[in-house]
Amino acid sequence: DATLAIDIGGTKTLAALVRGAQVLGKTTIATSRQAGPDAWLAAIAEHAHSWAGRYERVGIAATGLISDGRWSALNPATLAIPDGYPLAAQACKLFGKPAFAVNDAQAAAWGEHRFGAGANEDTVFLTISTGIGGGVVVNGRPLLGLAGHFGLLRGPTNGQSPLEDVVSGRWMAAEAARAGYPAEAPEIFRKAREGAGWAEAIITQSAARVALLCRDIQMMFAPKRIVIGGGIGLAPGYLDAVGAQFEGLAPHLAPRLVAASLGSNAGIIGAADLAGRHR
Ligand code: BMX
Repeated sequence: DATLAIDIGGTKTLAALVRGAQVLGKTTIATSRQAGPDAWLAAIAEHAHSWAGRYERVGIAATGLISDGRWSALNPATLAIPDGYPLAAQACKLFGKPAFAVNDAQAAAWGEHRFGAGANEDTVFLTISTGIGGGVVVNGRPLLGLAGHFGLLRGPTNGQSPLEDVVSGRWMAAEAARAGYPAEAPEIFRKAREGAGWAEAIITQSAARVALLCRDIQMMFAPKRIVIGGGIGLAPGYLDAVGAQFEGLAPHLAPRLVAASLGSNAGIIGAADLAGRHR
């Protein structure tokens, strides 16, 4: 009773064979940013070929807005998706099994809530990644559709841009280039560990903005925990840099941050579980 679970992000795509919280097999594919959804699905089908006959359904977690199986970009800079692409229907056709699709961070929030650091209690999940994604689980239910898209908040920037445009991995790389050190996020973290001031400054600035976001989230949902994931969020030192911003904050106001215990599998595990319930 396994699920073909797919997590389509702005930088990479995971395809996996999942049963419960168990990942039986997994492959990572670069998301070819210019190619478009038909080509992304075709690449997944090619990689998933060896699992044919072993799954009953397809569960998809994808960056962007998903409503009723249709897929659109909210921030095309994270990934350009044609408006209203019939993701669930296309996947159903391609893989010959029922398919259910949900936003990537919403899927990860659900995965962490059920099987990971969320411990079956009210959970907010934040992925600090190519963009910033968010997912909310309250009273045992995931909020779907637009809910939890914290990277798209404009209050924190006085309406100037989506919040993620001044926080995410994409912003870090752009900042590094502006500082005269063209580097992608992993390199920026490496340089910071070696003591490069410019790299430390970029990480601290991003972390400080995420800390403010977490304080706001605490006011809105008072979750037991805010679970942090994503390539940037899980990079060594990042979570501590966010947590350092809460020093001196009254304990009843301070959010409790924890790392995603399912790591980069949170999205595929959550999407698989949601697909199993959606019959
Ligand atoms: C953006 C938005 C969210 C997504 C988040 C993280 C798009 C294409 N995506 O805010 O739906 O959850 O990025 O996505 O509008 P990731 O690709 O960085 O994991």
